Amino acid sequence: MQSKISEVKEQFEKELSQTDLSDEQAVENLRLKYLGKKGLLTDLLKGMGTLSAEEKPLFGKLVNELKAEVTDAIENAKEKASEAAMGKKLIASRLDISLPGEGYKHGSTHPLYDIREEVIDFFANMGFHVDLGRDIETDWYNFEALNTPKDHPSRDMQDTFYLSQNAMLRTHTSGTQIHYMEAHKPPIRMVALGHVFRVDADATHAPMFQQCEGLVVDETITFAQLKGMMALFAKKFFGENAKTRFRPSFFPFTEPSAELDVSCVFCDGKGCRRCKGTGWMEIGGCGSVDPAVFENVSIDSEKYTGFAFGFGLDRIAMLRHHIPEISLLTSNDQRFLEQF
Ligand code: 2NM
Repeated sequence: MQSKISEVKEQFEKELSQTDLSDEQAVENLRLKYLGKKGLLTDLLKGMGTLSAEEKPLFGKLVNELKAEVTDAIENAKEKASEAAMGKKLIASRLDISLPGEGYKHGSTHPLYDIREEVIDFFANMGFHVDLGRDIETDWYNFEALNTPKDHPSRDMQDTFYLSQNAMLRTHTSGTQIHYMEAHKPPIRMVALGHVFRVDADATHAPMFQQCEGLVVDETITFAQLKGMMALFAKKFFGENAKTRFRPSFFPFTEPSAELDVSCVFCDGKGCRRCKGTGWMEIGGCGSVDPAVFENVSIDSEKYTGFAFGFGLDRIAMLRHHIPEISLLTSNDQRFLEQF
């Protein structure tokens, strides 16, 4: 019987030496083969029944010694196997911490928002009331009260987004000034600003853009004061060297009317590709309020005079930042926005 014990011992040592110690399952199989319920060592103990009373103690002692030995060896092997398994896992999920990080993109204010805030500051600081008006106007506020005749091209379906026969998305913020003059007596000093809508789309025209229009009404308002204020505005937004030029023009609601040009921001007035060699860029329109408009809002045109002006905020932002396409301002492209 004792030879049986050394046989099992030898067999175990041989098998242990042949077991892949990085394989947890193989080690567990080895444990089951020797120490499991039907294992070889368990079998040895079961065989004790056939032994004589004198033989039993020594045999029991030897089997238990072998069992302790095997248990020790298996435990050792398990530890090694679990370490090896962890090593494999770590290699499989390895992070290369030397790679550069992705970083965080932080937000910034939109260039149009900045211009809008600056424009509001500029006029508010000179005592102008700021009125946002409404996006939807009736025919009276958008056209009729502004002395715009029924057959004027801007009234065309091709140019105006009509919501019904009498309601439309405003094509300019001037309607806000009609509302304002109906509600306030002169003296008036106000700017209207916000989104306006026109059926139009190319590199420099979008169906929605932002306008700022100003209105000053009092007993002694002159075109010369308008010129002074526009020159100040141009210097504030395009730099101290910016010059202004007034070109005769026509609007239904002002007489006389003028287009407002500023010396080219790209070449400082020398003439370049961007200003088509003229040295000037158009930034808005202006004029003395037509007496017919005053009559429409019951302001005495014999007693009062006024001037009005309008700019596109998008155009100012484009000139300021050299933005080539107006659609960039509303397309929410991160690559564009993160430059500001
Ligand atoms: C412009 C150009 C010229 C303007 C006129 C008025 C009103 F209501 F007083 F008649 N509001 N805005 C005006 C005048 C707007 O934008 C290019």
